[in-house]
Amino acid sequence: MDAKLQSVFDGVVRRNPGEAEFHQAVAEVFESLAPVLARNPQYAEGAVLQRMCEPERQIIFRVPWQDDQGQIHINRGFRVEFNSALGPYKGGLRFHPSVYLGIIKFLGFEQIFKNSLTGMPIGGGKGGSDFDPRGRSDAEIMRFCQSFMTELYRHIGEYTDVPAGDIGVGGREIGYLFGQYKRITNRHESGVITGKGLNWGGSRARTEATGYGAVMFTEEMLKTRSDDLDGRRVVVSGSGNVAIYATEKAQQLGAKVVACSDSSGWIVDEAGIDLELLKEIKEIQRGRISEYADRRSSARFESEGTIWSVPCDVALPCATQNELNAADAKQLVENKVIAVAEGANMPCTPEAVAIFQEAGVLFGPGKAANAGGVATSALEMQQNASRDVWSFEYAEERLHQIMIGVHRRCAQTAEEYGAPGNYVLGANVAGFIKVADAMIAQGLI
Ligand code: NDP
Ligand code: 2IT
Repeated sequence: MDAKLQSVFDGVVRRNPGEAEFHQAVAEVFESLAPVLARNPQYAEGAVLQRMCEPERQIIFRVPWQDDQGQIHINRGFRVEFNSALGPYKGGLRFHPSVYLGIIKFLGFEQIFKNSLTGMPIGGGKGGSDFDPRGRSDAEIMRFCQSFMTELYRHIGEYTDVPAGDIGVGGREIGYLFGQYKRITNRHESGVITGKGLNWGGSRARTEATGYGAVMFTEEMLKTRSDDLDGRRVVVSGSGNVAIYATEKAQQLGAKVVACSDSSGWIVDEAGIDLELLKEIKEIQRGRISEYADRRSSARFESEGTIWSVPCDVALPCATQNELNAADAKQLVENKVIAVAEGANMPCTPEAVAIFQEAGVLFGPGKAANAGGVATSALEMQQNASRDVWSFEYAEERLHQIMIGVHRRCAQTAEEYGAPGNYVLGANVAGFIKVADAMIAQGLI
């Protein structure tokens, strides 16, 4: 890292001790910025980097709730409102036991640049809780969401901060959260949250958007080498919202998806994933991935080893941060992977990214490749603001055009900065410049 950037980075580490994921996300952006600072002295003069690394506001709150047996639990709630230079804070809520401030800050920081890249008027934020939804009844989930929103409601709003889903937060949770917001405020303020149900303000194609978008981005990367997904072998990690719809779009484009996973292990199905079965197990029954192998003879379940040992042309990590390390990357390169796109946020470690780039593998970083989800959230806000309802085909076409735009912005910026094909640099620099210029134009904020 360049010396000036290193000194700002050291300050960030000192000010935010013990937040390894946040440090990792900041370092990854800073690694790309030396040429930008060299060409634009106003950014250093305006202390733009230092300001960007300090969230505009951080809220931490108690979330008490009662389980079905009457026992009381206390969780911790977070909302980090990171940057509003381009629009209201926008970003999901994650409910997972691993959540702490460092995870929310890494996600919120990434969200600033991702949202900028979409070209939509949205700032960056993220929230969540260390609540573990797994194994909880619908009634418990509802009580938790109601308690969470009883504090969160005063901090959010259509023009202020607009949450959505992330790990552990899907359509069911968004419903309970929105219901409580409406009850407390007496406002049917559709634009306060996205990922809503289709008959009460949700956008068609939002459920599909992140996974579809990641595959659309992959297709754009492949096009630069006159290639496409047709007939390609694909491995997708995870089996949640992003993984399922990445699988669906990859299949629509003629690829064969042969493996997916959850936190207990992975399955390989050489006949190709049966998506209806996967959806039934994961979306309806909220079951485990091992059940897929129990119900399909062409599949086997593994609880040891790694899904990245399955040979493939295209790898789509769609589960969680740092799920693909250097050894996994080496194995994928040995198996002749041609493209990797991050459906999840920061799933590849920095060492893994370096291995892909050195091997000439097309690599799409999360802030570009998974931007389709938040972009379609912005389309949902647009429909809510105009009290309109678009068709699936129209919403999907808008998403497609946005992903083509995200890819073009990354590719052009990488080229402009002398690193053609480096989507990491392209995404970081293009995302950064737009936010930095807006911050300078808006005075000392
Ligand atoms: P879901 O909760 O729907 O699914 C998460 C999947 O990842 C599950 O299969 C889960 O397995 C697995 N997983 C989660 N944590 C771990 C872990 N620590 N170790 C191993 N596996 C794990 O979440 P999403 O699909 O929405 O999110 C997946 C990723 O995509 C996240 O990184 C998220 O930030 C990112 N993302 C999501 C967007 C969205 O619109 N939803 C938009 C952009 C990015 P298990 O059920 O066993 O925990
Ligand atoms: O990481 C992400 O971009 C999301 N979880 C989606 C955020 C959103 O506001 O739709």
